[in-house]
Amino acid sequence: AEEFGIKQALKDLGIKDINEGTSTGKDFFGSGDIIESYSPVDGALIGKVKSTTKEDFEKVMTSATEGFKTWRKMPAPLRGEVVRKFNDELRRLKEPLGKLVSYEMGKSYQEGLGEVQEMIDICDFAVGLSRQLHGLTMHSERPGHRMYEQYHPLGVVGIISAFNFPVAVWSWNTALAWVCGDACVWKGSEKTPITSVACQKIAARVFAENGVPEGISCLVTGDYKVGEMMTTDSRIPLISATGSTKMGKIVASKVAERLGKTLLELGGNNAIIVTPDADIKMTVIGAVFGAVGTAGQRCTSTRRLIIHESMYDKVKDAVVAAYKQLRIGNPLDENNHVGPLIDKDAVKNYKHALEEVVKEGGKIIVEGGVLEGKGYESGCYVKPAIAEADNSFNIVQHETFGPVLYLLKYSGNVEDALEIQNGVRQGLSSAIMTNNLREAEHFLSVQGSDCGISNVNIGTSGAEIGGAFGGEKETGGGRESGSDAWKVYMRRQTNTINYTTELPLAQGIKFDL
Ligand code: UN1
Repeated sequence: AEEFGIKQALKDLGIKDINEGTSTGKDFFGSGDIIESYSPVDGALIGKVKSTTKEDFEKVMTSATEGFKTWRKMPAPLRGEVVRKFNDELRRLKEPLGKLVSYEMGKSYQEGLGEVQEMIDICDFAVGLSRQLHGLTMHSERPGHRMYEQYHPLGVVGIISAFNFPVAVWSWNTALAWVCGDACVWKGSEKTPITSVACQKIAARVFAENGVPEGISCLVTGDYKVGEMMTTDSRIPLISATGSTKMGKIVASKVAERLGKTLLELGGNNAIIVTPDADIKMTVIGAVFGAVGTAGQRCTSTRRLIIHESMYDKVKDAVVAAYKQLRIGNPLDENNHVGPLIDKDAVKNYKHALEEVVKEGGKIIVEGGVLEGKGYESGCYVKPAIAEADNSFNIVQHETFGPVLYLLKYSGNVEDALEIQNGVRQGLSSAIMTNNLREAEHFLSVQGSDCGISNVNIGTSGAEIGGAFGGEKETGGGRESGSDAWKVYMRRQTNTINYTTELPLAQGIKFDL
């Protein structure tokens, strides 16, 4: 990794050999077990982090609830100014942070930079938003009354994010929550703890320089036990969680027990429908990037290609030919397309999927397998694989977080394709490749895709931050990032003011004394 400047990147980001994994801002501490972070790129130890204990967590919660009381009084545009300064630092540190993301998570350096770019973009968005936290005004049915709504900060927001987007998903939540006036407690993935510490250091420095109270950006580190401290704590009105559907169900039920709010962004089972009118070249780029980008470890990764029978062989041949061009190897080396999976458990899940699809009657048309030998010492590099399958297979119904693509065939029209596409429990991202206006509009219509994201002539992954991001069904229903997703980080208050000397009741009720 040294030839790619990792040591310098860690230095630029202020990372030490042993890092405290708990922070309330300026203050970094930690008394829990040590978590070691090994790079899936070369298997080397990147650093160690101390996890968060119950006592550490208590300190965080005290700091966050106290800090919130001051932060909420600061005018939103001034909070936006702090986020703007935070963003200046992100711009300055884009390269080292992108490099660390690539090295600790295993995605390509280009994608690591892309992720930091998402942080920069959402911060820009949040700064503008800080002057646009608008509510509506309504006409009261009573004379001499004024009615309107306003949005107030919610309080302490808990953010639980996953290894696959170790920095962007935090920023989608935190940049909005900060301008909304909330304090944030973030649990990054225990698989990418160094990246979390690096982000927290940037926020801590900028916040301290700008007089932001301690507790507005907090970090906790650890496994599900730390997550449970958050989900069961009624001082946290909102938990925003990104990860598997299995994790989301646990989070949802814990938070629901105390009637807290959740924002869930869970598993996907994203498909591209390839119609008789599809542009093959665009389809291949979209499908291959969607299936093998980030080694298939995006929520939005393309899992299924639903191809019209008249196009089937042509598309299959083109995709298979494209897979032959893929270079698998060190993601910091820009010549490679596909990096490693996050760890050996992920490799196991990938292998399991390939075994299952064959057992269920599928046919492997691009062989998978774990790579060995020079450059692949971490044991996490696998070959992107393709199988011909049926939508009814149990394994096809499941999200496998790796580069496994299923080819499914449809005959008939776009409605038949949609039956297959919507015939899974997840509902995150979807796409159709067509130049036929009727098909495209049908796909986007009320009878069309049931997903939170539906694209025409674009793949399933790589959404821009400006739209609301999330999905339906077992994807969890939450929306993060752009559009009006900010509303979930605030509480809405309806205000009615009577400026007369009478007290008329609503609905015309008479109550004379
Ligand atoms: C995720 O995988 O959790 O749309 C987020 C995309 C990225 C974000 C993915 N902008 O693929």
